[in-house]
Amino acid sequence: EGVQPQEYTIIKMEVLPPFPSKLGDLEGRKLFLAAATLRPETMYGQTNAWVLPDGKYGAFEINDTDVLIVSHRAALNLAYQKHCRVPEKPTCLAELTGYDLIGLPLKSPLSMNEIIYALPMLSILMDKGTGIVTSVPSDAPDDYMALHDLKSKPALRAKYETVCLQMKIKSQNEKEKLAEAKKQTYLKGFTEGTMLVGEFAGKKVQEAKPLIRSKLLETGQAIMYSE
Ligand code: A2H
Repeated sequence: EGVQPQEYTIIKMEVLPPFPSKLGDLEGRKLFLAAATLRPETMYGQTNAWVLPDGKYGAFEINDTDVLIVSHRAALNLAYQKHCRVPEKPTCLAELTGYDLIGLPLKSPLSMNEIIYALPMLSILMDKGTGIVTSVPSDAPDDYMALHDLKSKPALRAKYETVCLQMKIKSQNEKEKLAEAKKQTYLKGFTEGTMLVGEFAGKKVQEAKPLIRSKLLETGQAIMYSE
């Protein structure tokens, strides 16, 4: 969109075996759903992952051990950014849709929940990031409302429940109201926030962000991605 490329952190969420039939051939490989985020410091609060049910994804080989599930477009970008073994030519091992991914159990870096699950989100854009989003309802009104719509997780965080109730947001499709709720919550969380959990508890969120990103990169739990 903008003139500057957007720099995302891609979070590698490991798919826990046994793999579903479409991915059965990949047993023995490390398989990940890869989510693009601008807020790696919020990863402690991941409750689930989001996929677009009708979205087209692929399982792409990036090296001898790792296979990443992303959109075809993101796979190409990743290859050009030299994350794949064969530069500029990602190998697709399996064609998938979001439906194939819903319900997959995942182990995601820093999450306080040992296992999180892939769930459907209808507002995902397939031409942004990887087409997979990690869900932090405490800090992202889109995530909060999508969960609310699903009615699958009643554990609502009081703060943003208030914002969404105050603004009378009824569903994830109320784009204008959600845009305003997001402005307010990001300002509070990112600009004024303090980390509550993890290694950097007590630090300002703005200071913790680069530290947490570096840590995820150093430990191989994340990779950088631009578009
Ligand atoms: B963020 P920008 Cl806690 N479709 O991650 C829809 N949304 C997508 C997407 C796609 N294909 N790919 C990424 N995103 C989301 C965390 C987060 C995010 C928090 C707070 C704010 C926030 C947890 N979800 O984003 O259009 C991802 O959600 C603030 C905008 O490139 C990603 O970061 O500016 C963000 O949108 C990228 O949005």
